[in-house]
Amino acid sequence: MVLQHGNTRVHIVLDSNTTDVHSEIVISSKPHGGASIIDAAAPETAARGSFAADVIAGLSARRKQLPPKYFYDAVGSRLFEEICRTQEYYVTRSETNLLANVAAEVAAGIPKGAALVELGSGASAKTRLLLDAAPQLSAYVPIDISAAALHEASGGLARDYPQLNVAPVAADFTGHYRLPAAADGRARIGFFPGSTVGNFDRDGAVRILRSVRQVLGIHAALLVGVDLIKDPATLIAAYDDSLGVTARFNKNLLTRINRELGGDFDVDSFDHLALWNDARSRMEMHLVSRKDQIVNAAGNTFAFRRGERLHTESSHKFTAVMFARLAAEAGWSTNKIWISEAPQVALFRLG
Ligand code: AVJ
Repeated sequence: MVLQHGNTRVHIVLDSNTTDVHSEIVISSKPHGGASIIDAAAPETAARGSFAADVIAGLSARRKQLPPKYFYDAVGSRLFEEICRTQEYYVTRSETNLLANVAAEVAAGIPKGAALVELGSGASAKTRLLLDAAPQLSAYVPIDISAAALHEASGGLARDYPQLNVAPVAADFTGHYRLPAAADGRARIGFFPGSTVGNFDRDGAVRILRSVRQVLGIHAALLVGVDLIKDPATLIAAYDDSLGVTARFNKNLLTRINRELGGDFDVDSFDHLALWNDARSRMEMHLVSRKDQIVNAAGNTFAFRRGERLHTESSHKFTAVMFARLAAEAGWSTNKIWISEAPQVALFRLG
């Protein structure tokens, strides 16, 4: 399949068909030899002061909302890993199968001595597929907002890949961050899997892709996982699994506010809601107040009406063309798109 976009032609490969002819990633930096000293510096704690400010602003708004990045405290990061193992949440399974099928082809475009930089690395489970396929990688820079998840993942990787310089960065990648010295002078491959980019509205997504391009350098390549538009029943089930793991993940945000910001949310007086917003092409998660209630948090008082929603997350879904356009707006061109088996997700190689 060939996608015509502007005057560039992009080859789209379905499933595990890796025989398609395509343009290779061009990375101009000179590859460097394999320094393999583990950067033992503990990851800095991600900026926290904004949590209170974001909670006050979000709960004071006419339409109450909170940024989804606050889901990922240690408990939330664990719950997310549990979501990935549910029957209904296909995103991780489809993407992992796809990556396993195309890892060798992706690896063939990675120069010797390159650094792999991952945004929102969490448990770094999918990363191992790339690391196994591309032993020429010299450094791995996982960036995650959860210092706990990052620490655990980095320890395991450093143990299992002794040749690799693992240099974790605890940071909110929507803010300012710098790459560690381990990535200096190396070709850089960005890795942004899991459809995390879907958490942002269009402007936010463009901004992040542009900032990644700036951080990695314009000669870098970026692998991005994107979830594709599909039937609403499949989508809704993925965000409202029958074991209730996603509901717990959603409500954990209130538990976190209680613990960290002296809140008094009665978590059981909120219901988990997952809905498909067709007009905006996104799944939404909300917490719905079961009654009229007053809640204190971060030194402020907030009133919820019965049935009032607190919007906690949007997960945008794309067609291949929609995402290629978005990436182009951020300065990237699409080299190749691989599409998984159903339920379909896509892996974009941008350059
Ligand atoms: C990790 C942001 C990609 O939006 O699908 C899973 C988070 N939320 N179930 C997503 C999530 C509910 C997930 N991302």
